[in-house]
Amino acid sequence: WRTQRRPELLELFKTHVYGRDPGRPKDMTFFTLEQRHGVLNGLANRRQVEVRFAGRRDGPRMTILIYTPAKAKGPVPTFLGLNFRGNHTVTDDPAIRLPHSWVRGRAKGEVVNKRATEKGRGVAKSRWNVTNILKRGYGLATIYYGDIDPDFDDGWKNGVHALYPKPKPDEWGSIATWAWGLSRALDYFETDKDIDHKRVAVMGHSRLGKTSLWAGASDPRFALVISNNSGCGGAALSRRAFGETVKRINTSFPHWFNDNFLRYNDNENACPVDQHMLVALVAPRPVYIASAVGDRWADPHGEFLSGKYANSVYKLYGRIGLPAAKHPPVDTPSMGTIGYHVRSGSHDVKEYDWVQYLKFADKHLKKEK
Ligand code: GTR
Repeated sequence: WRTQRRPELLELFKTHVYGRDPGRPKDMTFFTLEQRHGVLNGLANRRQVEVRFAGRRDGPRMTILIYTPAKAKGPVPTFLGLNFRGNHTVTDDPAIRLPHSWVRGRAKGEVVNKRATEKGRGVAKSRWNVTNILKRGYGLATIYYGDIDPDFDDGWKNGVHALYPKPKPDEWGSIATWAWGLSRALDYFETDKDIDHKRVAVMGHSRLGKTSLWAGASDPRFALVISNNSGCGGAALSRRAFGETVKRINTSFPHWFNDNFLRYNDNENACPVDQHMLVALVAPRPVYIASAVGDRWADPHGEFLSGKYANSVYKLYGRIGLPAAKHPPVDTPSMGTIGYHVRSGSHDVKEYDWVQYLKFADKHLKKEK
């Protein structure tokens, strides 16, 4: 598994699904824009760091917002996740910078790209549980995904793609590009003494849950992986073709995967991999898959099965993967080295999900006292 089959599967996923990325840019630099102790009513220290992919402030760049517990005595385990609408949406904190890149907006009922405004501050806070994360001794780092690659089919001119040639059919689509950005954040964490870069949990919801899975599978430096309602191209098995299918996703979002993946429209059986193999690539590291019962589009049962079918690889490492023998009832988590739950409600990230992620992280990332 470790020396032959795993590398082979990783190559297959690069070639047929997500695409190869160019690795760490040699000129990349990190620049601290701002930092402050005792923010969020004394609970946290905040740092905002700009990653300059070409080493220039006028080139492609992303801003990482980092909160660590003010009480921490040393480097802390940290959750890292991309956000959909700007770092300033994750809490009400007035000092969080607005994103420099375009965000999604609406004009006359149409989706358009526009500048972020103050109106967005804190609007996604119900999805982030910032206070609890910090109280439990974890850091939280987040990046606006549009800083890395704007989420529209733009002919690969924007974001970090401006630095590279147009991707070939086996090269990075947007999911692989966002995942590459997460790896660049990890490069930064290796230089930040407040973050324990060996205990970083990468988390994402929906398209960003597909991204966190690919990031965790392709970059073994991530210590734990969380996929929230990731669906097609994430944790759901493609061969079930239930809810969103390969053809549907490639039609609505032609830029997410590489061009080779188009071959599997209405032709899932021809693809040499399926998504349980993606989960298995994370082994022996812990991985949590969460579904929502109302999120039929993401195929909750297919998400459960990919965890279940990854068990055989965890077994090779002497670990129990996902303990549940059958798809567990709603709101009944099952936690081995693979965790799973199906929450009541719809496609979202809720406090309930974070309660499980924190419990799972305590089990796997907290040091023995
Ligand atoms: C939907 C898409 C899903 C999921 C979701 C999201 O439109 O069909 O695959 O990624 O968007 O990211 O919110």
